[in-house]
Amino acid sequence: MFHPAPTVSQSTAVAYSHKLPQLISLVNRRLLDRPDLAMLIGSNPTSVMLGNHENHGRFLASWFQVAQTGLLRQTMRWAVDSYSNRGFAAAYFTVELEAWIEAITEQIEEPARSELVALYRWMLDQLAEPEQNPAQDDETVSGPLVWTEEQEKLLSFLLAGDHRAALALTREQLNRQAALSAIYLDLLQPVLYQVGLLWQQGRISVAHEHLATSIVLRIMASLYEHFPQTDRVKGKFVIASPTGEQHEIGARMIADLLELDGWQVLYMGANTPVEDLINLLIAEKPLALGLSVTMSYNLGQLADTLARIRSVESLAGLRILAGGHALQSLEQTPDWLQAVDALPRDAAGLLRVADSWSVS
Ligand code: B12
Repeated sequence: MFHPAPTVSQSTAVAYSHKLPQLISLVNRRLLDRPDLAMLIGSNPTSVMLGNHENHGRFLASWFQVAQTGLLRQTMRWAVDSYSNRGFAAAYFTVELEAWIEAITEQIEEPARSELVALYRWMLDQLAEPEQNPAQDDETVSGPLVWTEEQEKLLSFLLAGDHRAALALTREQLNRQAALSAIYLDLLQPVLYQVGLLWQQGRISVAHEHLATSIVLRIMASLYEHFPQTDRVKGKFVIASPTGEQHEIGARMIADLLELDGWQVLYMGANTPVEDLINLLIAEKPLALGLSVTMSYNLGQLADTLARIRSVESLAGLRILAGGHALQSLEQTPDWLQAVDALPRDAAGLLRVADSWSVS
């Protein structure tokens, strides 16, 4: 039976965020004190579990800003899937949620306490639901259904850490006149999604994920040299990510594609402090800002970034777009996201919207 997640009032969300450090440390302590810890987390170092508690708290604090049942179910399925694949016992997830309930009961006053406990009880009920294909209902998490020979080869080079072979493969594509957008979007992107899925399934380590990523970054830097030097006549764009967001490849791809399409692009990379972003926007006066968000637990930071930018009078005319994995996971647009001018689903959509704003 499908039951929507219980709603939580704004003041309860504030109380939860406010008490988050204490809640996390209580949950950590409860789990670390358990005599059956080794059974619960398998051979993983305790830091993996502590990281999960941190991410759980961050995610929920962000989730209150969107309050969509689908996103919570999807993220719970992802967490159970990826931690089980690393050797966490099924019992761990129940024990963890019960530890959150105990911590909330100890730290948070009524009426917020009851609202939060109802939500956590709903999450406990979800654990009992039979799961089907955890990754399959999220297209940005799974790799392609049908693999091309190039995608397969690239994946094997990335996982073997063979950057020379990976570079040679992408140069070959370039020599065959493949468009840069095709190399980015039809080769690098699906292969990276597959790398993420293999990590989620516990089939490759974090080290392999890092290796693959660093090779892709080297490939992108090397391909960049071969860009035709398009006149940058369409206007100025800034591409950035909110504080805390470590994923940069998607943002960098759209920055490169905009540049290739005739825009002057200031690309700020991942994890941009909001004050510095605002100062740059005031100084550079771009036509538009594109914000990239991958992790759902950074949606709260996105909301904050948007509110801060929209409160600056001299930035009144700035167009703002947002995109990335976290936004693709939303079923509806929350009210605070009305602060953006467009939410293109992908790079092609972004280029179309940008073109309609172009000054040339
Ligand atoms: C590489 C990677 C990392 C690297 C990033 C390094 C770097 N320098 O960027 C590192 C190791 C740091 C990392 C860390 C983490 N990651 Co990670 N990561 C990935 C991975 C494998 C690839 C990301 C990527 O580059 N994709 C390719 C790009 C091209 O695709 P894209 O980002 O979707 O961008 C495209 C579109 O979304 C769109 N777009 C993007 N931005 C914008 C902006 C605008 C305005 C518009 C219009 C469009 C747009 O255009 C882009 C081009 O088409 C993904 C797998 C995946 N499915 O993406 C996991 C993944 C995103 N990571 C994940 C997780 C869990 C984490 C960690 C929590 C733990 C971990 N794996 O180490 C941390 C969190 C870090 C943080 N605080 O942000 C999960 C997220 C799960 C979920 N349910 O949300 C994923 C999906 C892996 C998985 N299958 O479980 N990760």
